[in-house]
Amino acid sequence: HKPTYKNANFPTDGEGRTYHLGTKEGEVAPRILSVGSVSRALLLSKLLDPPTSGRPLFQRTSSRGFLTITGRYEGEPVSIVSTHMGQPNMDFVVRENRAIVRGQMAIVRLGTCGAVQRPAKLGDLLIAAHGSIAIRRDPDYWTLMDGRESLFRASNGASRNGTANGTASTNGSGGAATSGGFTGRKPYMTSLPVPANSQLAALLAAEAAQVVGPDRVVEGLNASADSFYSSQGRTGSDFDDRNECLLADLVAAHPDLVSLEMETFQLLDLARCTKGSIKAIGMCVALAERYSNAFLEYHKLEELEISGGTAALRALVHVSLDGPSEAEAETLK
Ligand code: R1P
Ligand code: URA
Repeated sequence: HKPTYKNANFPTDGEGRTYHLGTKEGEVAPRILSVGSVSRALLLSKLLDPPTSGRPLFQRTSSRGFLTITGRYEGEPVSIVSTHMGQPNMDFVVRENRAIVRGQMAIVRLGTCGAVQRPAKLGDLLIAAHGSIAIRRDPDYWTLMDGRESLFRASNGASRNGTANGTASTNGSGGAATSGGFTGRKPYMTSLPVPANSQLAALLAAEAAQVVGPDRVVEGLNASADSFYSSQGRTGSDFDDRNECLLADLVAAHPDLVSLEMETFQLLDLARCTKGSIKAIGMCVALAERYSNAFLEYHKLEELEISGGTAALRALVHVSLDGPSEAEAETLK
């Protein structure tokens, strides 16, 4: 059975289900834990209050693979949503949930990330208490670099007579620097920071310190990149990425930068744009140490996800939200 969608501006089906997440009003709580994978959502759903026969956990997987689980934590309705990876997926999660939940919302992201510099270390919980910046690869850098080359060739008559030979020029591609290049443009753009919700950040930091100990919790600035590779400063020979200096430049420009991942900026940016109707924060398990090149042994991850998930759920149910939400509470009963 294929649903029919109405309203190209914000498609919903005949039951009012959103286009990508496939949930409708009454199925999602105002307190949401957003996680990167279905397996993390299922793992953390075990932390929810045990379902009773009259009140089983709500669970739905959309046609696009987004899993939503709604239950209670310490008696309070919460939803766990698998968000997948990257900015567009976080955009679906925030916008489509905002459309079907009434009243103020709180969203905590629990992800994994790279630890950019000390004191953040492998296995720590890194909280984006100072907000987040976006790092984006700027394709125009490469386009304009090529444009400059062909302009140069054209002015030498080479491209007109079909014997283009840019490599012979004294001003060819070999002259493009990793920062600035031909155009003064940089290969990667870095945004200004967007803030996290300070109340949620403080609650989360306190809960995380209680769960894992204060020496395993680091608060600072987060950076969300549009790639796991190029715009996170991972290098290789298959692509002309011009990113060798990226990590060092980031650390120099942002001494409080601790975590590097792919979604927190979008969450905080959208929350900011709701003018207060969403309180948001991100926390990540440090899976990689970018300064030492160490990567966490994967079997240790589950325990850290459970610790982070416990802290996140506690913060979510303790943060104050403006009602109504009597209607909400009614439908989630
Ligand atoms: C990349 O491997 C993924 O891991 C991080 C990044 O943000 C990206 O989504 O977070 P999650 O573990 O939450 O997916
Ligand atoms: N996720 C990321 O996006 N980057 C890392 O280095 C580790 C996890």
